[in-house]
Amino acid sequence: MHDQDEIDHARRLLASARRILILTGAGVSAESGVPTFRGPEGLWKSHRPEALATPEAFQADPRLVWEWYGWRRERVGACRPNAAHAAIARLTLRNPDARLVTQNVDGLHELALEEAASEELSPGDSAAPNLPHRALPIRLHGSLFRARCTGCDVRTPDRAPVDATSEATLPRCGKCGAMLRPDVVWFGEGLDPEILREATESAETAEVCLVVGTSGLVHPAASLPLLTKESGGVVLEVNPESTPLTEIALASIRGRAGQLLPSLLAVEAES
Ligand code: BV8
Ligand code: ZN
Repeated sequence: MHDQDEIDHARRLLASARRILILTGAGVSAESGVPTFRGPEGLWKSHRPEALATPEAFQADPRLVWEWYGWRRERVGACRPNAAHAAIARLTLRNPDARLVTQNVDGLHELALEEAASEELSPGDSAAPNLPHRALPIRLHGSLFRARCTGCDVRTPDRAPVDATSEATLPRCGKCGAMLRPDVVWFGEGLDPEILREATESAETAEVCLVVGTSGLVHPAASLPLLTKESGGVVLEVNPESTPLTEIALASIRGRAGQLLPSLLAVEAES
């Protein structure tokens, strides 16, 4: 059970703040049926992170790594955004100073944003919703649905099923013929410097950093809330369990994202 006073306090802080940073991890997608990394049913359970999410693993066995990412792409492709994704999307659409930084590569935040923007179109509008850049999630670790060429580095959207029966059937670059890789950031790889700069700037200027559904173990993502706190902002956490970030949070609300975020991010009724 979570503490109602804590929730009310957190809601008031979020309602009165302009510059808000939301940092999400795999837990925000758990209620959509996407397995987390380190939970009991976690993705890592049947695999070791270093066995799959590293450049060395891809070098050693691209077939196994593509098999895992192909399975995840199929598994995630069948999932829908949940109420937490929707609440976050509505916030970033209505508040130009709210930014979303995600560690997730499942694309559910982007789907929720398109759906929220379409709801705001008047019925007659046929134009695709206009998604302002600032409302788009800052994706620290890339995307399951994009591939990158190991030869010429070209990046392409890629939602196709992966035929990982042999190295010969793995995806290849249409331009140079080299093997493609998932366009995600693996352990030991640096994050895109421009993306990291944007995320760091959001963390340093945020009045409130709301951390949702991350075990707080992976850096440099996990160090962002500390930047908010060190710059005089407040950290709030939503997670069924405590994490290394709990101790720097003003409030750490034990609960599920899909259950808590709609009310935490609700627009205050005009008083
Ligand atoms: C880099 C790939 C340097 C894509 C991933 C500093 C200190 C310590 C270590 C390091 C450091 N700097 C670098 C490191 C090493 C490493 C690292 O952090 N290791 C950790 C494990 C100790 N970091 C790196 O290697 C990073 N690179 O810094 O390189 C560098 C610099 C310049 C040039 C060259 C090199 C790269 C990190 C990126 C790794 N890639 N994924 C993919 O396959 O997905 S990380 C992987 O873990 C995922 O991206 C995932 O997002 C991420 C974090 O996991 P979480 O999202 O937190 O998920 P998890 O399952 O752990 O937790 C879920 C949480 O949700 C739980 O707390 C649970 O209680 C909660 N939950 C469950 N249900 C719900 C819920 N919450 C709310 N509601 C619910 N319903
Ligand atoms: Zn190429």
